[in-house]
Amino acid sequence: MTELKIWGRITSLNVRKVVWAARELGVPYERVDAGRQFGVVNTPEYRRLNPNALVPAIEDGGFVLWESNAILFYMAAKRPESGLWPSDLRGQADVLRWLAWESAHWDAESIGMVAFEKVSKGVLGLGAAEPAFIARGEQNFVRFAAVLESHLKGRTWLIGDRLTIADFSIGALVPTAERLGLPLARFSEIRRWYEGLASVPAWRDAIAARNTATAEWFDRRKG
Ligand SMILES: N[C@@H](CCC(=O)N[C@@H](CS)C(=O)NCC(=O)O)C(=O)O
Repeated sequence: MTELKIWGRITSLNVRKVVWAARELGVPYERVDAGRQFGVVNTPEYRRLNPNALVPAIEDGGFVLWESNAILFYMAAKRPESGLWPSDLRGQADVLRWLAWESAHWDAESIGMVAFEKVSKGVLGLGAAEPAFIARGEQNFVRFAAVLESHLKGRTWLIGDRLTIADFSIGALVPTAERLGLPLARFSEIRRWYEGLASVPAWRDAIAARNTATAEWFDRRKG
């Protein structure tokens, strides 16, 4: 029996974080499509799992959790031998700092803001994109990417020589930033670090699954 159930479409970067973690940790899982064209998120049943009506959410042996970074923590900390959640206090604080930065700035104030205006609003029928929000998101991207760029100098991964859930949380937004035309090219340390992440097999698999799902979706819209 599969114990872990992941709710959410694979085209969501926040769902991909969780799918990546399950693959990297070797945890069997069942993923159920929800969000965007699949609906589900506004049903009373789903809202009991995640009252935000957003993906992802997980169910693990009766335990329900939403917020992708909290889910990453839960999955990695449950398997301390993986090292994806450090065992020392300072390492933990460092990872937590980057997870908070990802939610507050890298996602909500920059890449997520531009993606919502340019893509999600259209798909969800939420009205026209607001140029002022796109401009703000683009400015914020340059500001926060500079912080990440300077931090990565001399480091293989975000907290040094150890790959952790922080790398996957922040890295999940890089392909989206690329697709949105945000100026990643000028940040050579980010590109170098992301290439390392993109070579991790579980990461490659999660991206490949996303690309297949997106291609199928476009085909259906054309057909
Ligand atoms: N902070 C939340 C963000 C969740 C979120 O915004 N999810 C998006 C997809 S990335 C969503 O559910 N969008 C609506 C939809 O897909 O219908 C998390 O990290 O889990």
